Amino acid sequence: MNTEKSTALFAEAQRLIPGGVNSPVRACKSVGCDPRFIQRAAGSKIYDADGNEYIDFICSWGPMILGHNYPPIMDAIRKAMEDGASFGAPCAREVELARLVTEALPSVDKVRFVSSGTEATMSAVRLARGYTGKKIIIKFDGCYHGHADSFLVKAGSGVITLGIPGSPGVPDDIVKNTVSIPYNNEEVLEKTLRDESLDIACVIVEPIAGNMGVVPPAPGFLQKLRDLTAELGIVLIFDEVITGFRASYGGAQQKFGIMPDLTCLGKIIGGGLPVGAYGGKKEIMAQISPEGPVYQAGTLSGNPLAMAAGTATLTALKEPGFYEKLDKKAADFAEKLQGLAEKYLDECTLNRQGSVMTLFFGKGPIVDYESAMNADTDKYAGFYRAMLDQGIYLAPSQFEGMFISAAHSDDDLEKTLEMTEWSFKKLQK
Ligand code: KE4
Repeated sequence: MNTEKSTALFAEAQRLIPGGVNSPVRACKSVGCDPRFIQRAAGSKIYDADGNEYIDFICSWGPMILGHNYPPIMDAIRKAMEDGASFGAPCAREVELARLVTEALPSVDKVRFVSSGTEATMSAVRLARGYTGKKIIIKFDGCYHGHADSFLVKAGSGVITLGIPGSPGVPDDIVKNTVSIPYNNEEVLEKTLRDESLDIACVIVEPIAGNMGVVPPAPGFLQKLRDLTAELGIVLIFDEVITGFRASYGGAQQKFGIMPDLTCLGKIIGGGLPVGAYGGKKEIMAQISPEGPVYQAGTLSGNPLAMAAGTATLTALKEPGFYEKLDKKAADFAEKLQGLAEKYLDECTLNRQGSVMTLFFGKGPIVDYESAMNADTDKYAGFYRAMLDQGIYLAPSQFEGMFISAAHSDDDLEKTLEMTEWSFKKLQK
């Protein structure tokens, strides 16, 4: 594959931008190659600066559930642009998206829009602390909630991928207010939440973990978490930045029938434009400024273009049967992928929840951060590079998800399986 334009762009980018990228995982450090610079995308495909075509399974890390350049979304953005890019004032488009979000998520009486998932989660945690007057937050090893200081404790996503314990620059007196415990471990969960020495404001959880690779909740885990937090007056925050409008139209909370106190959203609700959101029970949301004393603000919050893109996205996702069809396509693909992996790999574990999956190059079961660490990241890196050169664009990290979109055709998936078998054979040599 000719990648000279990407190479030149990466050289220039590294001169101007730390690591040449605006988000660490994109630098492809853990998979031993330089990143391809993407020029355009349409449907299930993306095209790099040298014109190479790839079948895309990153889908912008989740937002592009309908595929790239989906016409109703692009038309909605174009139409909104005619009215102006940003007002810094309330507009009808914010109300329209807020209505769709609150109708979709029964636990969300009120919602506040922000510009990223990190803003959503950091604001939800501040709100929980303001509402309870307590300070400790409980998170789970391997879960990632964005790059706010409080979350960079045994975090997932780029933090695992780059093998960094946390991050310099996060003061100890911030870190000491974050307690990270193993995911899917009810015994440690109960012991921690009942520890009276801990002044716990909230628990924040990915209801389906997606940042240590995909790790679904063990049966009963989320219910146990809900029961304990309700009993102990601890705010339960579902970080549904990935799972919101992905696991189902009502997110993981609808899929599992668990009602959190607060929900964080991002990715899909922006249709590819920068949107995050947090929302929940009106008595908690009433604490947020200007209604209440807990401050949170944002210049581009509720941006009309982003609201239009989000509204067009959610409107399309309301189509009856959308999720059943998408999940069936993903299940059929996963079954064949699993078959190939078992045929060619000594150790492999495929974890899937709906249309998001991770093929771990390690023995299972993979149910938490510790077992995810069994994965052979060098083998994954070899697989990644082989697939990339065959025009298949996977996450440049063993600890991320593979996203199936409505735009992935049977031919795309068939080709991907063929290239997977080719890559496995290459890895065996
Ligand atoms: P953003 O600030 O990146 O919009 O959202 C942070 C976030 C919060 N919660 C969850 C569950 C998330 O997965 C994320 C961000 N996800 C990563 C990839 N898994 C974004 C990709 C990147 O960091 O470049």
